Amino acid sequence: MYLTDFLSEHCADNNITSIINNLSNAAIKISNEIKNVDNKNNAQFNVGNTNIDGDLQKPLDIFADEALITCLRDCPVSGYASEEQDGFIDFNNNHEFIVLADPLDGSSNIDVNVTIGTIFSIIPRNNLPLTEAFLQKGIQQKSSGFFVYGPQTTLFLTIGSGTYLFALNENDQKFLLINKISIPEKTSEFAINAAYKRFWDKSTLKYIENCQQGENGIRGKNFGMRWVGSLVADASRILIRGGIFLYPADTRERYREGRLRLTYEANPIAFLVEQANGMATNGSAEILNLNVKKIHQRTALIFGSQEEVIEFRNSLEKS
Ligand code: P6P
Repeated sequence: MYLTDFLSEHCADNNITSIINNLSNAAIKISNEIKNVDNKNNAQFNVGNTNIDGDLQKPLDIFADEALITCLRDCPVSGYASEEQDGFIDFNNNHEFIVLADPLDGSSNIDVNVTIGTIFSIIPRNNLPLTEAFLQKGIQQKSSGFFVYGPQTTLFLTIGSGTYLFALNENDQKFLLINKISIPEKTSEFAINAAYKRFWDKSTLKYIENCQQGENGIRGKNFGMRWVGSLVADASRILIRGGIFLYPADTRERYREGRLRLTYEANPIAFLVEQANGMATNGSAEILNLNVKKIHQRTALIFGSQEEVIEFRNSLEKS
């Protein structure tokens, strides 16, 4: 079944169907641009600009953001916010939905041919002015997803009744339904950037130490570790085979609230994970219920196999 047919059959709101179909067309353009080796966007250099967070913007970051803006202008969308935009774009219409996105997550991996992706979140305005609509909790999302530009171009999507995996058929450039996703409840694989151990709080230290003790330790089993350094790549693996992803708040000045952004990274991922029977927290509270104070707000993000996220949260209490 193609994505367009899946949406016709399962999505009750034609506006959301239109937005997702248009986002998928933009993602195909981004995917093809990434693979197109002889273009300026693939240049090894940065454009010299930085986004509001001070991250260097690469040509493909700009290309992806512009591709999303162009596609959304033709959609029933009244506003757009992204990692590459200081504020939000008001499309000056009365459409019900707004879209938030990380146009190209993991762009530090562009130059080394490692998987990157586009994350999106679709939220109704709920009769709010745009200035407030963008600050709604993740629980208000009606749909979220992310495209993965890796060995295959794939899409993880939820419209509120489960999480589904699609893959791009490169021949006809259409997304094909692969299967419904359910994250294995148990896992023996954690994902964390171990280089920052000296910045972790006691509970993260305790949890990781327990995992590293293996079968002779308190957990009674051996663990493996994966860290791609690209949220969409780690999330794709965890959604498919289980695992736990941890980017906790740490003692570095810039990341005291965590590194990942709540509105266009953690919330869309958390919606997909919960719809796939997993859990997503900031270590103590559910991501989808966190108050949003600003569009580029950061948060700690721990998500994945239910048993393991609970184990981590309990380590907070034990430490
Ligand atoms: P670190 C990529 O820049 C990103 O925002 C996420 O995709 C990824 O999970 C994280 O940062 C990697 O962070 O500190 O390991 O480089």
